[in-house]
Amino acid sequence: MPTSSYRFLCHTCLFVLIAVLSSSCSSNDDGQVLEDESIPFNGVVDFESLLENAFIDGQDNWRDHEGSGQAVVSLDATASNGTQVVEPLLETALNAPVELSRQNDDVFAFPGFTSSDDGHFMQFDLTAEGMALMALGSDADGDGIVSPAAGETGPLFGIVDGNFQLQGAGKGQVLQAALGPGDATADWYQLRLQWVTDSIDGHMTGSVFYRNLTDQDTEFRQVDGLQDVDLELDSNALLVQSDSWDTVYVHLQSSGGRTPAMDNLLPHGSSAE
Ligand SMILES: [Ca+2]
Ligand SMILES: [Ca+2]
Repeated sequence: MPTSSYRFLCHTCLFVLIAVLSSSCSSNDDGQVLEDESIPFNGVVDFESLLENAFIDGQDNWRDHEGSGQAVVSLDATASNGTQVVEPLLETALNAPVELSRQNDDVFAFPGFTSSDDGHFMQFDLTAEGMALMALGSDADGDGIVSPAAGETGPLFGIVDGNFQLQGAGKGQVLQAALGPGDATADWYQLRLQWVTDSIDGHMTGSVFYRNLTDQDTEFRQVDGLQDVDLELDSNALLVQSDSWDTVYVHLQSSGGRTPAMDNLLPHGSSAE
């Protein structure tokens, strides 16, 4: 190959390198580097690409925690979902809790939350059987998973035995509120934790909203008793800051023969409806 071709290749490589760097970050007129725009908001984990009737552990970067029960990818049989979902393995002895973590990777990634994310939210779909909870966090102790017990997760929210539940970051205060009239435990719900900047002290508070997908609710309803709750993001028990969150944490547990299911995890939404 003649020398000129090598020179051409080097220029091409340089051009590609500059293009890659330009696409992964951007700067404003002052030269200040802005947030990485390659991480999209509103991305949803819908489990559709996973192998059905198989353990979720090891698929799509999901890991179940050591000593936890097993969760499986299964096809939901209801008209209100009817897609692939995740649920605890029915035969899991003694209703063992299932804890799962999924760290951001090239396939799916979400950005952490900052103090300027007023109105942003976390959201997922679930049934109200047993226990189904979700949180975000980051791995402080380097064992590849995040857990509330290790102080690695922010607010944990979901449904526990027919009650909406919100727990502050770092295994903080637990608050519950009953399902609304006409809300059956077998129904599918879309549950949203919306972040609100408190106008008085600037702390992040959270408000929980839901819609009953089985009843074809078109509007979100507020969960009375779970509005403007301190998310305890400044708790000493929380070892990781919300802007570093890069991992989804899930807790599923059957109860009294009732098995929960979850779907459509949306770790960081920015477009309020
Ligand atoms: Ca699905
Ligand atoms: Ca960890």
